[in-house]
Parts: sequence; structure tokens; C-alpha cells
Amino acid sequence: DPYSNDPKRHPVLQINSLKPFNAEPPPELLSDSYITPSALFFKRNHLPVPKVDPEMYKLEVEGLQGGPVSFSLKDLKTRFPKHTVTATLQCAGNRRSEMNEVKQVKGLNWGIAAISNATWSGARLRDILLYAGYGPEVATKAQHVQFEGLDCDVTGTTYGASIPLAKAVSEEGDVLLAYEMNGEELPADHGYPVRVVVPGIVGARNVKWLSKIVVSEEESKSHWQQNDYKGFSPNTDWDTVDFKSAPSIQELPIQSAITHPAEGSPVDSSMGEVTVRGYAWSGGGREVVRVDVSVDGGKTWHVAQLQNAEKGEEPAPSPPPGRAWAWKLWEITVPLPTEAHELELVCKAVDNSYNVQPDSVAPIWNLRGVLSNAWHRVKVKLI
Ligand code: MTE
Ligand code: MO
Repeated sequence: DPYSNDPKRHPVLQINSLKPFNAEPPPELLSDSYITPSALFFKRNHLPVPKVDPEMYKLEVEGLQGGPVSFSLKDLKTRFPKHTVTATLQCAGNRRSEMNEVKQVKGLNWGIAAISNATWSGARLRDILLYAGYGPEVATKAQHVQFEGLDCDVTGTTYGASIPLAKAVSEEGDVLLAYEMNGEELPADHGYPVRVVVPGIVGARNVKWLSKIVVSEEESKSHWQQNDYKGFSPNTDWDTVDFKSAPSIQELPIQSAITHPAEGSPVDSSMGEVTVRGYAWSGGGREVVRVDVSVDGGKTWHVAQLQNAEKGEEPAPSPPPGRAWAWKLWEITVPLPTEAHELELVCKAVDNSYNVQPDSVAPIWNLRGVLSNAWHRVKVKLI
């Protein structure tokens, strides 16, 4: 069993697939803490978790001036300044289950919690590329940075992905080769000993168990870069889809969802009000500036309170423009409409480019069930 080395996981995780292991936390737990505890952080593995000996670990860097360079784990930790970034990771398939309700799609049936927020520390990818020979000569030719993981299938094919070179070398891009998550060494499920963290970019490019970096004129040739993680028109089907015709997903669109109360749960109406909680995030470093909440199916709206630190803590200073990598949690207490027996709670977020979420799923439905970011709707019963 290639999965026999997989680590133990927290029993509260809701499992989407065991082998490979894919799971998300219960939504109510997600909004309990601003920083998601690593044990509860969603886990998305395409392959068995590789067992890596930190003493033997080597990172190869290719495609730069002067030939390949290789780094040990100690090199990464001691030769480059340690940089810390709080960044939200979201799978392209987050909220896919809502697309399945419109029409069947192909992929893991994620709920609303294939998204989590952590503090990551490691070396800046920019520093490593500069050290390994990145310069103006490379910049005029290469356009992509490819990553390869140590996890592989029975044929030896490894997980791979790439990001634009400009993001990788930008001082403001904050791309990390992370060796710590939430102040501890990376857990096995999250890429021990080193993973790429590409803030603002879809989860799929944040390659875990990183073994190789290639600066290239081309995108990664991997299945996941070329023939997956792309968006299509609602009527494109598996007979007509041409994966070459669409760009690979990089930045994700504006997103928000209600984590509390849960769908179908009873809500005590004796206080005459209901408290609604959730998360909001946008890709590309765009900051969430507002979350609107409705308790009447979207007829009237209330503006929620946003939170960018743990509850009870001082709010964090605003990130520099274009570098809002972390989500905001939000909360609002709304008076109940009189004589209602059932409520439809709705949320929608706005980012600082004034991007908004679409009001329904059908017009953004796509065969792979990615980029699912319609208004989130939750029905509850009043008791
Ligand atoms: N990296 C490797 N090597 N193998 C993988 O299967 N999955 C990707 C990405 N990096 C993956 C990977 C996908 S699709 C996502 S959403 C994120 O890792 C999930 O990261 P997490 O498990 O730390 O939440
Ligand atoms: Mo993903």
C-alpha cells in the first residue's frame, strides 16, 4: 500500500477521500480562530505523502546563469533571511459541491472549507533565485518558474506546477520556500520539509515536498498545470473541452462563505436576532473591504464587521496595497424578520478592486467544478 506511510490525522476532519488523503475541517471550527491550527488546516493530496529524511533532502534549482545549483535544508535555513507571511490557501475546488447541485462535475466534493489561513516562514524564493544566478539575461527569456514535488505515482510521475516568473522574483510577491507553518516545522501533510507558498495564488501552485525548481520559457508540463485547474464556459463538456484554450488558474476570484450557523440548523428566535459568521478572501493580494449579509434571501443587506486578527486581539495593521494575502473573518448580529419560520442567510464580499461575487452558480458552472464563488446561501429553521 503506497499510502501506508501517510501520517495520522485529526479525527474531526471531514474526509473527502482517504487514499490520497483529502479532508476539510468542520466549517464552524474554521471561523473559531483567525490562524487555522495546522491539524485542522484542509489537506489536499493527489498522491501518497512522501517520507523525507531531512539530512538527505536536496533542492535543485535549474535554468539560471551558471548551471544547476543545489541546496540542503540547512542551506535554506542558514544562508537566507527567514521571512514570515500570513497567507490563506484555497483549493480551486473549494465549494465544488454547490456546482454538483446544478449539474454533476468531476472532482472531490468539497464543501466550503477547502480554505485555511496560516503563518508561514521560510526563505524568500526571490533570494534563492538571485543567489542561484537570476539576472537580466534570464529575465529577457524565461517567463515561468516550475516546481516539482517528491510525491509520485506508480509510474514515477511527480506532482508539478508553475507560476509566472514576475511573481516569483517580485519583492512584493512574498513567495516563500516555507519550512515552518504556524511556528513549527511543516507537518508531513503540508509538505515537510519544504513547500512553496505563493500568496494570493490558487492552492495547486503551492507545491509541497519541493524537490526541484526550474526557471523556464514554458509553464510546467504537468497534468495539473496543463489539463486541470482551468475554467471553462458552462456548456463546454468533456467531449468538446480543449484544455489548451484556457489559461491555467493563478489568482483566485473574490470569495466568502457562511460558517455559522450551519445549513439546516435550528436557530433560537427568542432573542429576536441571529448572529452570522464566516470568512472572506480574494486572490492576487486584493483586500476584502466589505462583506454584505442578508437574512431574507438577498432582499435587504447588512454590512458585517471584519476581523483580521484573533478575536479579542488588537486588529492587525492594514497590509501594503496589493499584499493582502490573508483572509478576513466576519461576524454580524441581525434582527430577525417578524413572522418568519425559515431564513435564507446570504453573504457576498467585495474586494478593493470592487470585484463582487456572482449571485448564482449556474452561470459560472464548469465541468471541473472550479472557481465556485457565488453568493453563499444557508437555510436555517427558527425555533
Ligand atoms: N503539492 C504536491 N507536491 N502534491 C499535491 O498533491 N496539492 C496541491 C498543492 N500542492 C499538492 C501540492 C493542491 S491542489 C492544493 S489545494 C494545496 O497543495 C493544498 O495544500 P494543503 O494540503 O497544505 O492544504
Ligand atoms: Mo487544490
